[in-house]
Amino acid sequence: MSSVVTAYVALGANLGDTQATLHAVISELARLPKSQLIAQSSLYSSPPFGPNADGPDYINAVVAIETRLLPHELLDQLQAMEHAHGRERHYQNAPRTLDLDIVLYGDKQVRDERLTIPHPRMHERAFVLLPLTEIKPDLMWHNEQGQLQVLQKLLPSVAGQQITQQTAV
Ligand code: PH2
Ligand code: MG
Ligand code: MG
Repeated sequence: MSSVVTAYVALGANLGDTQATLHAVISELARLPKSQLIAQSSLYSSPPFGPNADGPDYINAVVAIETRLLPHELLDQLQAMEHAHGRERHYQNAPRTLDLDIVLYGDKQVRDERLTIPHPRMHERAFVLLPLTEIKPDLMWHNEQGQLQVLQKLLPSVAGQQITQQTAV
């Protein structure tokens, strides 16, 4: 039997009723097989961030789950949820009804054509780091280069990004 791992999943949406979508998806995540939802951040809103990113402001959140699903099994489940919520893949950073990214899976490194863990851009995104701080302020991980990343030490570098914490979920 596979062991239990704590995984962090980032949720984002900027099309449709984003707030309703994220609330619905958090309860779907709580029903994932072989998994338990252990923490959820509040919702945050921020303008589209990154190259080609456009459209309405995003709503984002992060959840922690304890899971026995393997990384690709978890990815399959998350992609099925994206699909069920009308996700279409037009181009990188295109506006979307739902984006679910595995940002961390324990301290495991994964890199193949479907999946890169840790998420390669998590360290530069306030909309990932701020919700993470809310649910796990002492979080640390190793990046792809094997360097220890300390969440609290990354926060100053994203402090200039516009982001607003919304109601608790
Ligand atoms: N996701 C992206 C690109 N840009 N910007 C914000 N504010 N929130 C997101 O979730 C987001 C983004 C690609 O996944
Ligand atoms: Mg994403
Ligand atoms: Mg994604």
